[in-house]
Amino acid sequence: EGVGPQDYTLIKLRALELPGKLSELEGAGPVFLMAATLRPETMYGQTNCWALPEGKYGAYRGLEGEVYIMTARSALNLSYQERTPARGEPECLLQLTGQDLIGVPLAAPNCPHERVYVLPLLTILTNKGTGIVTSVPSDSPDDYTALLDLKKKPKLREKYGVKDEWVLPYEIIPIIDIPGFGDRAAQVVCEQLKVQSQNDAAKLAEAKQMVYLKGFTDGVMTVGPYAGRKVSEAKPLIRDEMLAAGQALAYSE
Ligand code: A2H
Repeated sequence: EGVGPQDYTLIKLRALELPGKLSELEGAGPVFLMAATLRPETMYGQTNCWALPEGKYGAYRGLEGEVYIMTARSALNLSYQERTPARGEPECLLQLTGQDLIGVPLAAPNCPHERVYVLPLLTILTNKGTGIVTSVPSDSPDDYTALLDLKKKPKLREKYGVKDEWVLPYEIIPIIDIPGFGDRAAQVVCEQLKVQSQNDAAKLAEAKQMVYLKGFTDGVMTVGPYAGRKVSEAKPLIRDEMLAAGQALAYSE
């Protein structure tokens, strides 16, 4: 944990259908999974969303009749940041587990796919962000490794009720060129370090160190309206655009 507050961007991933337990939210308003990211400029590379199967989540009343799915802790924080109707008292419409979210189809802002799915990530911390994470396997070693785990392991898919078509068609989408690593930096570094699985914490920490700072300082966008611009310049512009368009909310903790 750093000393200052972390400024996250909550990306609003809209549920296209409300399967299983989520059907209880039918008629409650547009439902969004609120993914916390520090890298809003990477949303062009989303292949899926992550939830912790055994994690506890809730569906909360948001602004303008919308419904936000996130952890209770983050909904409370958000309410103090005046981004839910009742300050300090977020209204929980429905309690959920991460498992209830697996397989929900989503429309994700700036994502080239019309729909991406919620998949299980076992290393999500419930005391950080919203407990919902959006997956960009081109630039995040955690995301790359967890998606590869699901692709390689039919038993893992079966365990969490993940259908093949939610995972197998989704490939890395190159979005940022990092000198020395290319445009699939997470894959390159994970292969160099021989990261074995999403539980290979020590090697993943090393991979992240190698790729994150360099991506931010030396990376150049290869897609979107800021193609050719440095990541460090594009990030605040893309973030502001998403906030202004109602596709994201600012959140800090
Ligand atoms: B980032 P920090 Cl492409 N548990 O978004 C585990 N990981 C979480 C989380 C949680 N509860 N909440 C958010 N995260 C992830 C994109 C991304 C991210 C890219 C590259 C780097 C990167 C796509 N996933 O993070 O510990 C989210 O992944 C660099 C650190 O608060 C979020 O941003 O510093 C990041 O970790 C927040 O991590």
